[in-house]
Amino acid sequence: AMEGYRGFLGLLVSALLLGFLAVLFTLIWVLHYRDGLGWDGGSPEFNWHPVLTVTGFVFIQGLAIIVYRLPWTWKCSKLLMKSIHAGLNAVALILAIIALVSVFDFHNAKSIPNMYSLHSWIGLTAVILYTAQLLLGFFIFLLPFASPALRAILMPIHVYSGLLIFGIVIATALMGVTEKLIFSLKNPEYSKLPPEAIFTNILGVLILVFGAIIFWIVTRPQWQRPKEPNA
Ligand code: ASC
Repeated sequence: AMEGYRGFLGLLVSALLLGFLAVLFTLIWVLHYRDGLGWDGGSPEFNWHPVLTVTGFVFIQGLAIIVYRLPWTWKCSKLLMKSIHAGLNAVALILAIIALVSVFDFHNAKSIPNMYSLHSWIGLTAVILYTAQLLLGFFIFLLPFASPALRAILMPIHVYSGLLIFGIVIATALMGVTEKLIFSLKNPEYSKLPPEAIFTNILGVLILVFGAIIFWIVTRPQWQRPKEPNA
């Protein structure tokens, strides 16, 4: 069962490092290149949007996806691991919702139109799907009421929709970075590739590679938590 454990640890450390770097780059972006953080209806309020989405929706969701793969948790109860999986996803959802509030509040304070960009369409869809996924997961797999037969039917759908939503979130983050740079970089503009543009393009690459490693880890059959005898 511990087959390929060394490869697992290397990838886990890489994922943690990339995810941490993505959060750090986002903080440096808004604190150093942009107007910092605040809750004032201005750009410091908007800046919570990338910070909270990258922290919650990208990094914490990525960790939630792979918690069952950590070999040292395999002797912990399944219920504990499900609670950690659900808890991390709930934290990620709360951060994503605060991130949405910050951007709507900023738009309304500045009379900027809402929900016209592709980033906003796909991003709001992701939050709605994530909420449905969390509620269904909670009632079907965490609470003890659903039958093993129903769980067995719904588990492949839960896994598929979870990974689909994670992929959608990564794509949405990349669109968000791109549109923010196009909106904000003036003089020199984005096409002149100023230091902020290079720095933030690298942030996008970090987010994508983080997602790629999480996807690899979670799709290795040999790294799955061993099934309980009667589960
Ligand atoms: C659960 C659980 C599993 C799966 C399985 C359905 O709730 O603990 O291992 O669903 O029963 O495939």
